[in-house]
Amino acid sequence: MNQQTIQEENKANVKAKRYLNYIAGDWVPSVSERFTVNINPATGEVLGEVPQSTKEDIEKAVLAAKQAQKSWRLVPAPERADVLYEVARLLKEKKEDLSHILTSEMGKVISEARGEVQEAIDMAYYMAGEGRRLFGDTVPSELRNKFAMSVRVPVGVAGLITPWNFPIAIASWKSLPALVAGNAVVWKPATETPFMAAEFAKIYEEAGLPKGLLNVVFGSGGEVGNAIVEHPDVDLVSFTGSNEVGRKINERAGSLLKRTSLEMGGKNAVTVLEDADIDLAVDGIIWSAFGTAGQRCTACSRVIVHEAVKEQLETKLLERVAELKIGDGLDEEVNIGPVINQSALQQIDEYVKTGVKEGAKLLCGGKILAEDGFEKGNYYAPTIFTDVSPDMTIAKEEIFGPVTSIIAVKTLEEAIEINNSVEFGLSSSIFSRDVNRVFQAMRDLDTGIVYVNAGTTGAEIHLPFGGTKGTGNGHRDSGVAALDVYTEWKSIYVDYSGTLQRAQIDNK
Ligand code: UN1
Repeated sequence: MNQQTIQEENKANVKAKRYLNYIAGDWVPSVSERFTVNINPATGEVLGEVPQSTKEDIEKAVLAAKQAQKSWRLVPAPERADVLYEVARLLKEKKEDLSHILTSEMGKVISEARGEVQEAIDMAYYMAGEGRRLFGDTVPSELRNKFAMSVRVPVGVAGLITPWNFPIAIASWKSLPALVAGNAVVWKPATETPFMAAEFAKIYEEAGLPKGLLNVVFGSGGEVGNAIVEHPDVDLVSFTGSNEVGRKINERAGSLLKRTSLEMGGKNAVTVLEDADIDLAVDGIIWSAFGTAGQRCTACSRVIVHEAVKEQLETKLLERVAELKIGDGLDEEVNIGPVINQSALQQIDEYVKTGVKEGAKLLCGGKILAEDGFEKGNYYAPTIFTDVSPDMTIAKEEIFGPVTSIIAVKTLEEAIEINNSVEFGLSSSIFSRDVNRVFQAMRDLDTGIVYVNAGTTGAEIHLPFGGTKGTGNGHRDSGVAALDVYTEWKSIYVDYSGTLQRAQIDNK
């Protein structure tokens, strides 16, 4: 039975959940009155449905946001933060339920789902703390009896467009700093993971966030996403997703003079030097290449290894892959869940075929799993290529699936050059016991995140998340750097001399 038939069959039996848009503090259908189904990628089962919204729904959401922001910006930031503390508490209370919903609609294994919800909890506490900081500078004025300082002020209405691979963590990286800084939010979550968005909105509602400050509109990028980017009252757009879509958003928003914060993926590498702890490197590679079925922007999709330890590394990697259990992520024993949908599955398989065609050697995997209990979900076998050269397609493009490629090198310098040769610059990692070479790598790896003796995944929320080159446009999610996306600087000079003092003139 193909996926289409399964979905049709399930659709007929849908007793499942229906969520509505959340606009101006009300749960409302789209003006289109149409709905899209939400499908469990592990089983093909229809979980429920959400509105297929239009530009008109965005109009309503932006209007509500604009109105609500007028009074929210006047609420003292520590008081705004009280709502975030409550969001954090509720997320913590509902962690287990949220994790189950997350696994059901996104597919990541339950332990990772718990980790992701925890990331949102951490972010909520952290950003709540920012409500009592939001630091600016006080500086001496160059003139007597004059005071000078800078303060952060909200930008206005923030348009958020978020991906399905981290439906609550990434939404938390964006919505929490936006709100604590005094903005209102219009949010289009990914079509594949709408329930987490609705659940997050419910938590904001229960936490007492005033109506209209967070609006969730479900729908496609083409319709709803574009409407957010185009709307004159949306002051900034924060997007995480593909490089192709990010570029388009940047071009359009750029011509409208809107701020954009873009995070657009990676082609991350683990480098293993000849003095590395090989068992530790194997742990790091397996976890960061195959965790989340490789569907992380930070996933390890290249392994750059010193030729002296290549064979040893390959043997150990193969032993570990053989032990991985693939299946429905709700099963606590499972290590790798499904990929998000059928088209992702096909795309991953296309990349693998291209790898074979271009002469890479397949060490393991390389196929869609469609039998022996895997019939109903979107499963791909964990795949390792070796003898990969840096100019092959699989070594350059983001695959977003459980596929990694081994590239052999002779020196650290060569490894760094290959690491930096790709279009992206999100994350990198080096395994070595030589402190001098590690520091050289820390300096020269051209990525926004560098790990030493750990895989390429696992960013913590209190440091900036983002990258160089095709990964982004200079902004960062999470950490205190996120506040730079959601605030404008205002410099204020207070002259208490009672005279007109001309800067740069009267004091020279
Ligand atoms: C992503 O893949 O877009 O560092 C986010 C990590 C996670 C976040 C990943 N904390 O892998």
